[in-house]
Amino acid sequence: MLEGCVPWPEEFAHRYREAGHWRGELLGDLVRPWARRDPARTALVGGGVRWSYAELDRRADRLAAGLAARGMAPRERVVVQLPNVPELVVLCLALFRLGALPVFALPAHRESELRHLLEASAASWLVVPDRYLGEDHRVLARRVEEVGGVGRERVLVAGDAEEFTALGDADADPAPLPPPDPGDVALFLLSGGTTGLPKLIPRTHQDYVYNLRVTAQNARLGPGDAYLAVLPVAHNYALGCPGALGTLHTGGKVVLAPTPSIDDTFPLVERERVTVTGLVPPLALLWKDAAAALSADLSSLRLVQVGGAKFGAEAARAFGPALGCSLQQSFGMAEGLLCQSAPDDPPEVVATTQGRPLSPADEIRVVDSRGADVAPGEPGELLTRGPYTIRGYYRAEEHNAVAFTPDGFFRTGDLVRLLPGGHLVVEGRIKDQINRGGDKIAAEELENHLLAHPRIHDCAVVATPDALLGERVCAFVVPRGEHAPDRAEVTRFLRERGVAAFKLPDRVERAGSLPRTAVGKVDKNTLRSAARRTSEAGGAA
Ligand code: OOB
Repeated sequence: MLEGCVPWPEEFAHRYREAGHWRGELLGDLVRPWARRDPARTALVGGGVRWSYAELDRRADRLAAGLAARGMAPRERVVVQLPNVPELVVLCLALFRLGALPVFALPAHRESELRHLLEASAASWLVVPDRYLGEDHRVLARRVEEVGGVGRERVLVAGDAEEFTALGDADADPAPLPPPDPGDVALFLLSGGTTGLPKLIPRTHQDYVYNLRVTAQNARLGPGDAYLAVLPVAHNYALGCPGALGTLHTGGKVVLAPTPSIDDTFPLVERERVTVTGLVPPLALLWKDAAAALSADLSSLRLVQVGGAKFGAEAARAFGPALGCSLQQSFGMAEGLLCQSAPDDPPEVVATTQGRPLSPADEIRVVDSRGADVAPGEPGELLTRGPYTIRGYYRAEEHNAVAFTPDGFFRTGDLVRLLPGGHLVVEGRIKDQINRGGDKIAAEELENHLLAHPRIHDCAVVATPDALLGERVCAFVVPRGEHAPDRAEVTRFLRERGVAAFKLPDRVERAGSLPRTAVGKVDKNTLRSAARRTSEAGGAA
């Protein structure tokens, strides 16, 4: 494996190969069998194009050759920030074939996050769109182009490139490329983060192909399916669970929604006869209400996955009947483990649990704060290891020592209960993170930004409950001097620092000092209660 990654011990690798989970497959080969067998079959629809498997395959080969001709080499890191445009799918396949390693930034990320990703991955390339949702990403690229080892000529732009290189110009006659090793890293996903900055998650070709296979199987995905990518394909959920790549693996049609809005997604469901999609809970609530209110024909839908944050039992019960399809709860993480409802789970189990681990080789432990197994059915922290769960973050030796047990279990930071049938119920979390409708915000990262404000002496960020988003961000600030910055000022400041909009505090509360625990740590439980009390009272503290 690439230096800086933690391989699975040989004993485990052997076991996963023997069991047939790891089959030496390459992500770059995903569409090849379909392109040969049924070249005219539709693979990808979006951004005004409709490409067959043969067309997608050919474009990926030409792009891989074009990038190689421009000097892109195997194992170079490529920070990819593209929304759901067809270029993203072609680029993924091209990079996988070349053995260059995409580091997936979210479309919502801004200068601060891009800078970090470029640095942490020591990237040599950056790919951005020209514009997306009012943001000119070339302006962003100009601010960060010197970070890592990028430089102007290695910024590629989908669309109007201005002084950069147009992604469309990376085009050459396909030449044979040496295939990457299936056990080597193929892509980097981002952790939701609990510490200062998000960690990079190295996923190998064969572990990610396995990820695609188990999720596609659990969704009973086949060539007759049309998967609508509502959420960013750059995120694990819509990329590979089964997402766009899992759909291509099984010969289905991938439909790209340009934004997650109902205005964009419902007409696509109708026009493309979409059968499967994946949503976060706030979108699922929106779909449920909109399906009743609007006259869109959603009759083609057979399965909707909901995950990324807890989907309450009441909403879950009402969801299927409202949309006339099955619900599948999905509890996943970029680090690997995926739990999902199974097609034959009784409706009440689907409504009240977050499903079961997808692989027979997934190992699960539920432990107390001392690391001892809790009694069956009791809540505790979920630990896991398995054939598609990483053994370490990229270049993060120190953090890995706390994020993983000595015997290789990943500490998820999620509080769960394990039911006798193997289903998990997510009860909360112990990691210092806010889950804002599926968007993850590491408290410490936001606190570090806030502490840079000249009028903030101390601060703490906590979640407050919210009916639609599940949680919102509340920042307690202790001012330096008389006047605490208000929410408008904090928003302006964070935007200026290039922080993604989804991390901006929904509330800013002034505090005289922060409550401390007996050992001197900020007492976030007390702050969470205070935030809850004031939001219930409907006013500021
Ligand atoms: C997905 O992945 P990430 O990496 O953005 O976030 C993982 C974390 C989990 O550790 C958990 O805290 C939370 O998100 N989470 C859920 C959940 N699904 C994810 N919490 C409660 N209920 C759920 N259903 O979010 C992700 C990756 C693949 C598939 C689906 C979601």
